[in-house]
Amino acid sequence: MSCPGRDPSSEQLNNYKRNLKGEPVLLTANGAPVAEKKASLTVGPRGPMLLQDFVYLDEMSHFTRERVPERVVHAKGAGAFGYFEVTHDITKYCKAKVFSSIGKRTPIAIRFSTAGGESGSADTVRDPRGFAVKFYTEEGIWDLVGNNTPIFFIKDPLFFPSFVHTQKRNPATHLKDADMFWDFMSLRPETTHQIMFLFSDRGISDGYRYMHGYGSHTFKLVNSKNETVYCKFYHKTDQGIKNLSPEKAAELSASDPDYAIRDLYNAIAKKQYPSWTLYIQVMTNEQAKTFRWNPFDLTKIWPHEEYPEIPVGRLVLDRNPENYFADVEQAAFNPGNMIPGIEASPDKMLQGRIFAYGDTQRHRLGPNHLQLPVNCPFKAISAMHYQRDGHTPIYNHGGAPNYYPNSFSGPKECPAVRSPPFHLSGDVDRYDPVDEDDFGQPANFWKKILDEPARERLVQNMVGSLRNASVFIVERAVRNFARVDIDLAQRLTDGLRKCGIEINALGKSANL
Ligand code: HDE
Repeated sequence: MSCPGRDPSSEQLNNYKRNLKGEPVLLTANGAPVAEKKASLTVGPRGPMLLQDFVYLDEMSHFTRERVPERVVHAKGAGAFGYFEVTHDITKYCKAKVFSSIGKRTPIAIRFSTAGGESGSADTVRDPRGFAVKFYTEEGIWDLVGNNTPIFFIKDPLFFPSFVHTQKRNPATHLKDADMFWDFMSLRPETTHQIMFLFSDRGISDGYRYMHGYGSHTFKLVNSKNETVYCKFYHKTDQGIKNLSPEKAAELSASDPDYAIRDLYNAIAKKQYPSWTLYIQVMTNEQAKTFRWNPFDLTKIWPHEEYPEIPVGRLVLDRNPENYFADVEQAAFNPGNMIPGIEASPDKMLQGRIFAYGDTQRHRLGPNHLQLPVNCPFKAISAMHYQRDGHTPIYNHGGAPNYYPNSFSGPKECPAVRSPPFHLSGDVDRYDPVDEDDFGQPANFWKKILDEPARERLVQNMVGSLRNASVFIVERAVRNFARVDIDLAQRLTDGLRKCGIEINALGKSANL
């Protein structure tokens, strides 16, 4: 019996029961019927248990293995299914069949997430949100694993483990630690752009429906003549952007920590299908050579005035997961999952990610994770290869030959999808790009993108976090922000003073 006025997520079990046909029989995992499930097998009503109680052993031994490792980052998330529909022709840039004709639909899965917290953490924290899209194309899986921000904190993947440690817990106290966070950020000024985005209003999106998504990296597109351009992908929300105030977000963290998961589930269940418009920006190889910034630098955007947005299609989410673990927890996204026509650019961060994601999925879900229903390339014409065995292969290719080359009709190469060659040269070294401009785009964000009330909120949000860090670290951070705009540094200094924290960021002569 259902209770009136409850939302679809609360009604899930009632709906399940209503839709069920017949009464299922309880079985053990090996399919034998269970006669009694309310008591374990004992010698007399008060006696000890017997090792022969297979019903108990079967149940408990599976239970003790119920969890797979949670994602090391982006552990808390919500997922849904839907489709991508092409609305504009971009075949002059890209030969990927997913874009081949207007009106074409490709099934998709999306997982949204917060980035830093554990899988039980609150949805409404200040954090970048993950926006990972899996396209089930006939040429295989294409994963566009982005965030709701066009940029990132770092530009060399070697920093990533350290960067993530600063977002997680102090190894001694097991608490989030403002010193760790601001120490790292202030020592690496390339984080400035993303930090300003994070502490702006967009740092706490109102659930997952009201935010944009960005592929963030520069990718390479290849057309049917094997000509290439560089490109950025982004999804603009058709619901409009909505953010939560820090006060409302804090209230929700206490009253409904699963706010964003609930919002997405209920919207889809009520048929208010959220959608996004996919755009690309395109840069030619010649433009990339002379662009005033490194076009592969993930801490910078490509200005829209110079590289206008080109519409491509629409993503619609119209189906909730049936089973969270199978459909969302086991979803394995990997920026290395690309398809003919979409390739990597020299962006070091993208290159680093191409290794890390497959590696973490093999650890988290095993070597055959791509055979799980949510991950498998079910639209691909023939998902045939020579990989065999390992933990839990779902499809192990029967009697097909397991070596290549062979004379027994094993799968063969497809020369038509060969990537165009590209030229590389340079001295092998470890290049720390300390001399690149880390403050020009943040300055533009402060002066031109934010209006005055938004600037003031950014300052308040930063002061609320900086005030918890050691003074020498705060001074270093504020000195960096002075390089964005002296007014920003002044306001931070004033705001900190109101909290009883005196800093001397630029020395007395700077009149700060
Ligand atoms: Fe991730 N990131 N990341 N990341 N990331 C993971 O992969 C990593 C980066 C992003 O819903 C992990 O499956 C490295 C940028 C999302 O399942 C891990 C680097 C962007 C998700 C990993 C980055 C992202 C992840 C953890 C620096 C936006 C969740 C679990 C080179 C453009 C996907 C997993 C989902 C998850 C590594 C940087 C977005 C450890 C090494 C930049 C949305 O492999």
